[in-house]
Amino acid sequence: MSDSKSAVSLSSAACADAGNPALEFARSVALGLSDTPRWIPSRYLYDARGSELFELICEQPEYYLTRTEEAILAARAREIREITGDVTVIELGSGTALKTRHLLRWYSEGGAELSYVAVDVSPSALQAAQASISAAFPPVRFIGVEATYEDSFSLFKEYSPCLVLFLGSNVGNFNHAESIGFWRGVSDHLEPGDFFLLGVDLVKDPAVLEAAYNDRAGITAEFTKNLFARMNRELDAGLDLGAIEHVARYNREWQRIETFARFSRSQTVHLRPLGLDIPLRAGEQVMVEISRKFVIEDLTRYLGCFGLETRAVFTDERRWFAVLLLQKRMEGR
Ligand code: AVI
Repeated sequence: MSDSKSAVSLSSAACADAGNPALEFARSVALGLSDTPRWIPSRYLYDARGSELFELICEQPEYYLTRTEEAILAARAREIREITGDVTVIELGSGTALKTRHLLRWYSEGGAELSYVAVDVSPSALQAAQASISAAFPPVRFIGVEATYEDSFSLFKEYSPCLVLFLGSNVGNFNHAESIGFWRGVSDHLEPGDFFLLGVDLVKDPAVLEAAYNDRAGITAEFTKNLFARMNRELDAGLDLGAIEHVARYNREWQRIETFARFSRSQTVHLRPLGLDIPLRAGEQVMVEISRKFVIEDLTRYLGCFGLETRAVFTDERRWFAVLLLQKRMEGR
């Protein structure tokens, strides 16, 4: 059963660029490319082609994250339900919700009534999620919400008691400032006693990490290059894609994979919507993504600062990935 054929759309205060995505994209690129070091916000990696490439990345033998997290969820879903009891399940960045099935199976077990609220910016991902969840679990009430993470925080109170899912180590793509903003928002909007299930990739041998972001089939490289192909498509940027190389390396000090596009020849980025040209020298690198890796003890301490208590930690045998069950601290504790 579904609430509506099309997803509900949430958005925050009117944004001057909201009606003109090309202008918004051009402004973001101009800001990042004018900075030192140069960067482009990683959210622009995910146009339709980028999302397709990301699905393919998840299937690569070197990219262990998705399958490791899925195995943890499959093995521990029952325990997770036992701890939380019956709740509405809200998923931030649900995508096609493939891994979520393991949880929904237990949450709807024995005919329990369950609402599943899938939040994503992509209407096509929400449609795919709805089709697969409705086929696999007909009694589950599917509610699709087209929104960014931040715009969906108001749903937490509306659906309390709830379990919010944030899987796939998506939190690793936030820098420290974004992370603080995110956890503040989450904590401010959860009711005391509500739950949050977080999937994170852990610090490990740099060779394993670097292999995961430099797959042999070259899919991650294509994912990086697609950002510039997108700039050509949407901004008429005029870039020579043959002169762009994917570089992903582990920064031990910052405990993160840093992904760059390296320009082997000098080029000029044309940002037509702004009438602006930005020259790049041969050898220059533009950062397109960070993927932070975590140490469980440090992370639980950090989350505690936001009023989120760790109720359980589930990992795989190699301790490569972790799923943390958090609970918003009860008042007065
Ligand atoms: C979505 N996110 C958690 C992925 C990651 O591992 O940082 C995105 C990705 N980029 C390259 N490979 C995967």
